[in-house]
Amino acid sequence: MANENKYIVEGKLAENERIKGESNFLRGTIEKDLKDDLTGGFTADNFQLIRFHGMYQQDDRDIRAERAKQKLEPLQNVMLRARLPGGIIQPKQWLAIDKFAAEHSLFGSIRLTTRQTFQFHGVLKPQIKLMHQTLDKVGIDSIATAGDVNRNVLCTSNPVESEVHQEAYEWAKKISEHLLPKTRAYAEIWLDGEKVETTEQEPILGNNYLPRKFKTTVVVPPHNDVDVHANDLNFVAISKDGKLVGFNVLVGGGLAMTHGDHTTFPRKADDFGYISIDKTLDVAAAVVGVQRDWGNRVNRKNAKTKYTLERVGVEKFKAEVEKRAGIKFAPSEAYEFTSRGDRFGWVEGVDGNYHLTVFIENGRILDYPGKTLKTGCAEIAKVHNGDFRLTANQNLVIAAVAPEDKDRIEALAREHGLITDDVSNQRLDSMACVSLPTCPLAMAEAERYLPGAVTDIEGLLAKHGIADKSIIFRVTGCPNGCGRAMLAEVGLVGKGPGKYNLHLGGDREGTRIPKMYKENISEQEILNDLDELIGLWAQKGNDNEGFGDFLIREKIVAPVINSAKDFYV
Ligand code: SRM
Ligand code: SF4
Repeated sequence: MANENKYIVEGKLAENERIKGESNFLRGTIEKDLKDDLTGGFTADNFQLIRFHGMYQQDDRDIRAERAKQKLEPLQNVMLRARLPGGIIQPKQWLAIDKFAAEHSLFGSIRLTTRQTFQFHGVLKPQIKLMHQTLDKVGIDSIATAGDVNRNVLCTSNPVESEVHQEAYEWAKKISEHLLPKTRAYAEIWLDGEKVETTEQEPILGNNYLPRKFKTTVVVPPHNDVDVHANDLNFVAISKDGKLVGFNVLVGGGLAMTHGDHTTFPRKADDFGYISIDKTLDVAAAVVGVQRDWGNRVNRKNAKTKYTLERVGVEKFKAEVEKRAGIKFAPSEAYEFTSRGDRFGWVEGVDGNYHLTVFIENGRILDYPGKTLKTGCAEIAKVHNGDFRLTANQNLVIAAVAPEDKDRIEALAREHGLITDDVSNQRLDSMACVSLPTCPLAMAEAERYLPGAVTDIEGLLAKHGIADKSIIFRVTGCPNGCGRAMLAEVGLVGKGPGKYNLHLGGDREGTRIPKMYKENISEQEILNDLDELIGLWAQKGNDNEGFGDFLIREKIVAPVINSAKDFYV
């Protein structure tokens, strides 16, 4: 049949397209697999389909070889990722997830992610339904936090600091709901919901869902804590007289690549223009719709929105969004990003309440010797009358604390090591993805490597007399980029055990992609390079000049301007 739409990529459809198409709206035979106690895993198509319900099948890679020696199948389990638009969670909900992690997960931790939610690692098959039902009882689900759908919608943290933050958060929630799958599969399978014979349709996502994962943010400048350029669709809040009036819309960011495949690359989002607030949901649905219809369903490596924009052209994509949403983008309103990291410690909100941001290294909430983070959070949840907010930098905000409760919350946070006065700026500005032992795609350590690597960089900064300065430093265990190393000043991308590609030259605001500086080098080689470059920065850097900006100004690294053309050169 002739191709009626010249923007559709022709060819043999990717296997995932068959899986989605035959899944009966994401049901597959998951229920049958759940009852099969011969294996801890999910079979064939269901392995993919459970992702749309917010779960990934995993095993502990540290013990995989040992189990194989004993002729045992890997200890199959699932990781669950919750849906929390804007990262807000109530104390009652926190206590429920704290209890579940302790009693029913192999790792016992609550892992805060780079997308403002939490993950349980290591839930065995017999506990999966209990997990969903426990979450449901406190009003949390994990619908569409993975798979080819719109994922958890991010929103700048600390939303109650101003009315604009609060409104932005409300929009993050609305967008999340608007773009959710409509299938009742989640309720039927996990919550024992009534099976109703309906002719289901997915009016926005399409009956075959999206070609690939899709990510959305709402961001309140000047703070780019959500890292807009990692996302397919971004709404940049524009306010007048303290009220949110509209959004600048940015489309087509994304960070993942594949080693050795130069058709893949990290890419910044393009500025489509300004829309008034009443058009938000229409524009969200139209951008998703164009990507749904024009995205590459043949090659999953080139399927994300960023590649659709590269292939069809930004103007064509934008014009189609305008047509479908019945709008015209106005020229973007002026805004500026000036920061990205979380603001640690207390801040006072417009309503007179206080918000305490605490640093959680790697987002891993667990009790450590002398630092009982998990117990501390639970103790706070028992007495806290406000809420918790998870940040996109894997940290935690204890939000909306009444003035009279401030001392008590601070005392608890200090008692459990949630506040310590000896965390360097460098540690606060560093981040890593999960990687080993749970991530099946990990090529090198990330979360477990980060703390020591930061200590080494702290040492280099001190050696060159600039101990109070910091570098946005991020490690990601493979080129998928979950730790957003591709928006760091120094980004490490895992290549193999103990080996990384070193990328340099991002900026502190997250608006420049760092370029490959050296490939496949050891941890010691990385430190040697950083020693030399930090030394130069200490000598020749201008006041307040970030490390990445310095490297670009000194022409030590060329800036990445159009990543399709110059990321690899
Ligand atoms: Fe990610 C896959 C962890 C944010 C790009 N990511 C995975 C999986 C599920 C591995 C897998 O497919 O089996 C990892 C599970 C590890 C584990 O054991 O927990 C994983 N990603 C994470 C988290 C938990 C990292 C963290 O340390 O916080 C983040 C969870 C976010 C969330 O709550 O939804 C996480 N992942 C990201 C980001 C950063 C972001 O979105 O801000 C990216 C880069 C941005 C982007 O999408 O371009 C990212 N993850 C990927 C990719 C590459 C996608 C692509 O475009 O090719 C994969 C692999 C895939 O999808 O095929 C992946
Ligand atoms: Fe796993 Fe790679 Fe993502 Fe790290 S970047 S969590 S190693 S998929």
